[in-house]
Amino acid sequence: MAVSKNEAPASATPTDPARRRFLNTTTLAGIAGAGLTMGLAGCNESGKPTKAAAGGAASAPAAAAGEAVEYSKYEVPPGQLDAYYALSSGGHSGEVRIYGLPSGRLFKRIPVFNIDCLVGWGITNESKKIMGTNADGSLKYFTGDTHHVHPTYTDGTYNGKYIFVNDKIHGRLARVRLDTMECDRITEIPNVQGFHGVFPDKRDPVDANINSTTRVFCGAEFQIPTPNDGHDLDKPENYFALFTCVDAETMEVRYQVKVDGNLDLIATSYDGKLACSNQYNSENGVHYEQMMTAERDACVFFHIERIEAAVKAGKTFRIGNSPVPVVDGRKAANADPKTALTCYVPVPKNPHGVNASPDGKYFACSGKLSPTATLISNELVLKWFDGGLKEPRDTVVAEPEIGLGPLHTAFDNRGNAYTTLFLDSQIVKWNVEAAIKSYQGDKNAKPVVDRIDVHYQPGHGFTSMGETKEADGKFFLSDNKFSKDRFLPVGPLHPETAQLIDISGDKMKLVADHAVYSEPHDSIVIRRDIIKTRQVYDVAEFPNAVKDPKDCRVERNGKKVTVYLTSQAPTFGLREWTVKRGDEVTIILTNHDKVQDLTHGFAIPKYNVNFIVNPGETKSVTFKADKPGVYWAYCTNFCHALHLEMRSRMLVEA
Ligand code: RUQ
Ligand code: CUA
Ligand code: CA
Repeated sequence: MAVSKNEAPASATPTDPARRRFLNTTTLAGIAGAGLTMGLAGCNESGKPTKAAAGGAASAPAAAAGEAVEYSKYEVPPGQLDAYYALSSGGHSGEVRIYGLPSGRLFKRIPVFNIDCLVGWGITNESKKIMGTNADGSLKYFTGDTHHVHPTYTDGTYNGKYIFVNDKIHGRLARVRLDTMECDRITEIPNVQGFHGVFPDKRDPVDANINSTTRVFCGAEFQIPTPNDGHDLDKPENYFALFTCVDAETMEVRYQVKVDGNLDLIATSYDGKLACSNQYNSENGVHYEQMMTAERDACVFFHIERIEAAVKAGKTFRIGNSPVPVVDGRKAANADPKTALTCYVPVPKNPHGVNASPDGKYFACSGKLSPTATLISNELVLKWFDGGLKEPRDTVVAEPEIGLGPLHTAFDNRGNAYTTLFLDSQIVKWNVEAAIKSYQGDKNAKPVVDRIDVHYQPGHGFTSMGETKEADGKFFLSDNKFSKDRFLPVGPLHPETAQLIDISGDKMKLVADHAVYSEPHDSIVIRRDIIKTRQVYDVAEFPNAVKDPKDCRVERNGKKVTVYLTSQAPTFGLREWTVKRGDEVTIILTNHDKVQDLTHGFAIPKYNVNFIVNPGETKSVTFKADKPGVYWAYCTNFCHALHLEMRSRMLVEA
């Protein structure tokens, strides 16, 4: 970027980093339609920082309005590497992405729930097996909606082993290995719809020796008849939602908890004892206006040790044909705190997002329809479960007014929280201790310490390492839902903006705009030294590997034909092979090149075959040879000076 300092012209010209001329038009239209009565004085078209919702705290001017930003400080020059990986969900693209920060350079798109013809995800037999197939071998689902990505922990920080991601559409949990950055498991969660929030635990609730992730918790957002088999179709009073625990290693569903109302995002405590979820539809409404009737919904806490003891003791029931044990976590069944499995902490209406502070002390649950964030004490929730507190609400230690449409909160290492304000199009920085003092009645305590405009309507926001005890307080990334005028227009669907904010000083500084393909929700900003990747597989890792190029051959078993192939630049192990029309052909291809990045592709015209084999890797495809003729199978991935010549003939006899 040539701009070395912010010249901040007053008009909305393309050089104004703070231009906001389209601000809020969409949101205002939506809100007006929803008939909300909350104060919208803060939303305006001119883009001045709002005052109405700030709870009296002075609106600090955004850095872009005054202070010069040395943008070049945040660039990554040619040949140098980024300091962080950002692992980001891809929303309804069904994938996960990896990019570098601070550069914002996209490195990789990891197909998970989607079909991807670059690597052959959804095309090869191995990927189909992970994704799940029908009896005829076709994919059970080929769409997905990834929202939340969370890696495994050891000792309160990332261990670089796996990252988990949800599919909201079909209720699946996927796991991506962080060494190869490929999806290795997908589990379909029974009895739920709208599986949204996901978070791994950080240590075992009972065994102090297990200080790493062994469970993954999942929250279901949509209440449904359960089992969802056609009964009680229009009897919403009989619908319910479930909290689910999946084993992080086996990826098997361990148990479920029936709840009142619904669940949404998930957070877990650093001591391993608690998981929690914000709940916005405590009303059990099926239409949005019904979901907004109660003044308060809840943040629901799960006492993991007790839930697991109840499962072990067989205090469970089953739903339909599902083998998964279910315990009853509804309020009525958990009236005595001393034995309760769950605790429903009332929070202002329709909260969204719950996040644990890196010191392990608090959970921040955002208001969404209330201009507040509710701070709940981990210690006090445990005290309530011990019978030491009267009301669940007594676990709340602060509830600062921070702005309009608060959604997600991230933390630095200096006791500050950063919450995305969807309606205000801002990030608000608030101090946790000041918020607690103010809640205790200290009139001099000012929770809000800074605000910065983002462009526009942020959903999630994340700090570098902020979801670990190693939060470093360096960067905040704002994943915004609208970019509008920030980039060259590309037709009806604009890219999203991911804006990088330097949070190392007192004032937040907007330092970069990155365009992102629709539509990331969650990102994890993880120090690069934590991730250790591998580039070359060992041929022996694959049970179906063609171990030696000399083993290349064609085997026939009735109408089933298996073609054993290898690749070594610039050739495949067979120059041609012959099959008969109507044969079911399986091609097994092992790449014997061992040089880093020496990946080959394999495509067969007119047969929809297209996939890659990385160094040492084996993959296979199965298809019906239903078209006679000559088909040139060729290498699709540039590998060698003779890459174009790297091909073989498939002869299909009529
Ligand atoms: S939730 S912003 Cu899945 Cu907020 Cu997306
Ligand atoms: Cu092998 Cu191109
Ligand atoms: Ca509600």
